[in-house]
Amino acid sequence: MAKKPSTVATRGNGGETHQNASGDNSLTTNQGVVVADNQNSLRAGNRGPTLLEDFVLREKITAFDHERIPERVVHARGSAAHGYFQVYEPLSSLTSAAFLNDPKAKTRVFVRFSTVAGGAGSADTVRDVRGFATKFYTEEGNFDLVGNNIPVFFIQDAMKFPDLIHSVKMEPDRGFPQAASAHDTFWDFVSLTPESMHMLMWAMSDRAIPRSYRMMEGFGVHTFRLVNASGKSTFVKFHWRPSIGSASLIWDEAVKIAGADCDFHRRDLWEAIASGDFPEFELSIQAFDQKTADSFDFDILDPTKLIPEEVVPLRPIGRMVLDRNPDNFFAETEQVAFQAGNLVPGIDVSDDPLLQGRLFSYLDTQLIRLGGPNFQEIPINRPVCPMHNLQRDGHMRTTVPKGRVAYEPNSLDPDGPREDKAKGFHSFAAGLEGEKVRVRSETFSDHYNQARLFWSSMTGPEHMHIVNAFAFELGKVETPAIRARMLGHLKHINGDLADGVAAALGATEVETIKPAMAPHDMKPSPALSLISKALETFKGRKLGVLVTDGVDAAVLADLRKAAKAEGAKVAIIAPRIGGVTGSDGQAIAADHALSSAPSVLFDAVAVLASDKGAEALVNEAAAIDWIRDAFGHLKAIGHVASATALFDKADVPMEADEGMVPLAKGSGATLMAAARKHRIWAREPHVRTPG
Ligand code: HDE
Repeated sequence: MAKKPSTVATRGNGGETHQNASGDNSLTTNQGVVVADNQNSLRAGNRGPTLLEDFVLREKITAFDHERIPERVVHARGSAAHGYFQVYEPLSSLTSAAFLNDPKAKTRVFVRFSTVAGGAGSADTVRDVRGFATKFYTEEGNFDLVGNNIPVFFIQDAMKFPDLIHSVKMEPDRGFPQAASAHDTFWDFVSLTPESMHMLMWAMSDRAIPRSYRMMEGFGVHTFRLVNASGKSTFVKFHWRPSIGSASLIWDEAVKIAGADCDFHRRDLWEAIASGDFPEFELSIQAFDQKTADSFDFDILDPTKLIPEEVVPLRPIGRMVLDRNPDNFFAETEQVAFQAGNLVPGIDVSDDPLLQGRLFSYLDTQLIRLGGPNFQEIPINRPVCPMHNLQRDGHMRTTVPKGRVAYEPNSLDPDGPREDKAKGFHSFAAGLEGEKVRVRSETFSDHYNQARLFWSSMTGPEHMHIVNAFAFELGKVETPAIRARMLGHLKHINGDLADGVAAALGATEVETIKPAMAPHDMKPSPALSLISKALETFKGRKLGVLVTDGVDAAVLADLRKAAKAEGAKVAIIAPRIGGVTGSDGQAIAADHALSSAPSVLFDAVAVLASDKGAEALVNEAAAIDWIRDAFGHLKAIGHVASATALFDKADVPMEADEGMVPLAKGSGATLMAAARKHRIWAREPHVRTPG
């Protein structure tokens, strides 16, 4: 075999190349022995038994048998990307953190997005909270911002986390449902846990069915501290905002995507980055002092509460760009170990009892998941700054420390590692007082006000979706008493909500719930509504175009041009994957066959069937559903007159509303204008009713 020149063996936190030490690409065992035959095991005779001495086979099978590591107990299903973060301007008055003070520095990051409840192989588009975990490889050590796409949480105290998760995961006797909160145990637990009401409103809203990881917000959830060089602390909440706006799915669409492409979000992230369409997020903070904290009628240490941004505005501080897909899913996405307690000088935690519990849990969980205390030596977890200490040994230690000194103080190794008061991490010296107690602070006893705030800040369509989500989930609950208990809570949130859900369920029983604290109304916060602040853009979205033989080539070319100008992608869907021939006689390649690409996979669609093509598809359910679903999911739909037979069969009026756009050459831009709205909300009452 010809020798190839040896290429660089590793690149920072990246993967190994395929060359072995001698620079050729011979397949070897783990001991470096070149394998002569990778097809056949060693046997006694042509048809005889396999020999135990076959060390090549045994090694290969052993490695395979041990390929899986325990999946994360929560957030098992995730997708990740590399990128960088850059601060806009020095934040020296707030924090000493170096990466937040140098606008020129591009701090490398690795971000893992995830669902919470499902296993590693579960579908992407289930109703669930999404994880949004960012590892910043700063020059002062790794800082992990391990957040979610919802700014509050279900529970107030870490003591309840195992209960919450046991209730939402599949039920232990039957092993289902997978990745779904719509079952008795979840609703039993939350209906007995009034502090979860605010988070439930978010979880039943469209926030829990995002369109894409590139189109959702992220939150640090807890109150953190920034600490400046003089030791002054400022409370902060962290917010990520996607540059192309937030967008969500319609529930029916989410359900259908789970079947059509259960990797929908993973594929979307991968393909966007691979095509150079890099996801971007802006990091903002809400910074406030103790006096402001004292002015709120909720406790800033209570993670079931948010601070309305109309009260403490968001201050944008930097931008993150995700510009590289992982080289290897297991080595990076699976082995990355986030830890809420990975802090750098200038960033510190608060006494939020949920956060305090997390500081223990993440390190602990990595020990079982990654097999021992040396997981920080795995490339994806390694800091980019020097690591230098006297910790030694343990499973899978890969560094080789030299010398006889592994203790401190010492006089035998004067150049060895020493503490450094000036550069080192100082915990903020927060004053403490009180007795050792197991209590829930009185200041945590408001359970409904922010659930009410959320409801009052939503638009009409969002209200309907929340009612429908509660009705769907509670409709799956088999125990009537649990449904009645939840309706009792909803009554304290909003009468229309409670009545709407009760009507949709056909329920008559409502349990009387006595609130720990009488609820009151807060001023609505429009920033909580996705629809109120939706960006009018089609950037980063996908137009699905259904074509047949004889498709008008000029109209198609015009659509492609218009989508490109918008920063969007076009996918061609043809009756067969072999493609079609256009009106100009040219072959048009298909990206998908109709049978494998329902319209749920696209943000807007165009139906360009020719007369003959439409005739051929009129008895094809996949084509009729394509149109019907796009209409039901409130999408912009472009159409040519020759496709009329398909629309008639689907019973979709071609001029129903502003989202239905007749296409001729030159009208691609009109379709894009409709598509920028993302959904035609005015259509919804005609296709969907509450419940
Ligand atoms: Fe986590 N969480 N969590 N969590 N969490 C984990 O750590 C835990 C909480 C979050 O992509 C685990 O490495 C406790 C809030 C994300 O790898 C585990 C409590 C928020 C991820 C753990 C919480 C999160 C995790 C499982 C309550 C938003 C995925 C695997 C006290 C602010 C990170 C792992 C990734 C993962 C514990 C609550 C976010 C078991 C005990 C609140 C994004 O350690």
